[in-house]
Amino acid sequence: MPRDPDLDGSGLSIAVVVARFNEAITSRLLDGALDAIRRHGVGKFAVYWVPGSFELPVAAKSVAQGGRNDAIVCLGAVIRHETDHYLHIATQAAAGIQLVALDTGVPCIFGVLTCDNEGQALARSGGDRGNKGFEAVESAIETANLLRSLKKG
Ligand code: INI
Repeated sequence: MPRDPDLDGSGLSIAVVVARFNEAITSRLLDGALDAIRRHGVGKFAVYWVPGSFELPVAAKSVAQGGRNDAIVCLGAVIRHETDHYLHIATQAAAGIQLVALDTGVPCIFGVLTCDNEGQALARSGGDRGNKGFEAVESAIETANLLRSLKKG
C-alpha cells in the first residue's frame, strides 16, 4: 500500500451536505470544500443543504442510499452556548455520520467544527488554522480511492 494519499479526484463523484446553522461559518467551510474539489479535479459533485448539524446524518444516509456517490462530506459548525444543547448536537452528528458510513459502506467525512466560540470556528474555516472543509474533501478523496483499490483486490 502506498504511504502517500491518492488525491486524484478525477474518477470520483462526491456529495457535500452542509448545515445552514451558523451559516457565516459553514459557507466558509463550503468554500474550502469547493476549492479542494476543484484543485483535486473531482469528476462530479453536488451540494445539499440541511437546517443544522443534527440533520446531517439523515441527509447523508439518503444520499448514500442513492448509490451515485463515492463519498459524502458533511459540513457543520457546532458552537458552545450557555446550555449543553450544543453537546447533544455535536455528539449525535458525529455518531450518526459514522453510523451512516458503516451501514452503507460509503465514506462519510466528519467536517463538523466543534468549538468554544466563533473565533475558534473562524480560524478553522479559512483563518490561521486552515479550512476543515478543504481537509474534509481530501479525506473523502483519499478514502474513496482506497476503498476502490481494495475492491479491485
Ligand atoms: N446546529 C448546528 O449546526 N450548530 C449549532 O451550534 C447548533 N446549536 O448550538 O443549537 C445547531 N442547532 C440546530 C440543530 O442542528 C438542529 O437543526 C435542530 O435542533 C433541529 O433538529
